Amino acid sequence: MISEKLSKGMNDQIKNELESYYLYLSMASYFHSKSLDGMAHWMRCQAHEEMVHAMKFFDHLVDRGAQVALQDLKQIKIDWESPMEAWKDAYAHEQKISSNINDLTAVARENRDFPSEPLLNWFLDEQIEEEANASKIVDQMEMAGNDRSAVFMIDRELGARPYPTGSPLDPAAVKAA
Ligand code: OFO
Repeated sequence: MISEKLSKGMNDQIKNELESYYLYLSMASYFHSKSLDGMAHWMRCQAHEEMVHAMKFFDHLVDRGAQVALQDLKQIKIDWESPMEAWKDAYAHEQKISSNINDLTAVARENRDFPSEPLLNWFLDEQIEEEANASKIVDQMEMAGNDRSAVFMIDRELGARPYPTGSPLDPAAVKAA
């Protein structure tokens, strides 16, 4: 049986992951408004991943016989001063999520909750990748600076990220549905 403290922590993490989903969807909208459709595309793919992350915790709680209690999502940011500011926010957000996962892992260990180890180890690895991805884009944006052609090259490169098959964040999948 999962402890109440860990179950509460995982419920909180469902909210955190859904807020990530919402934040990246909002950033996608911002990038579309700036005609940076490659960046918008990357954010749509990322938003999809965040929904999957939330569902990993959701399903773990269901499988462990605990109740999922969905929470209000915080008011989302809808605008940024610049594309660079949005990417810096994304990186800072991922650092916060890593800290959430670390806290959750500490609770699981305190509670000797061995069944949650594979899930939390997956998230510990995932957060290394999430931070590295965001940090790399921030670095590239810094190198590009005010060089618009360099920013468009980054935009094009980010637009090459493949959509997960059938994702509702993929406009083509939505049209085909
Ligand atoms: Fe769920 O990894 Fe990003 O936030």
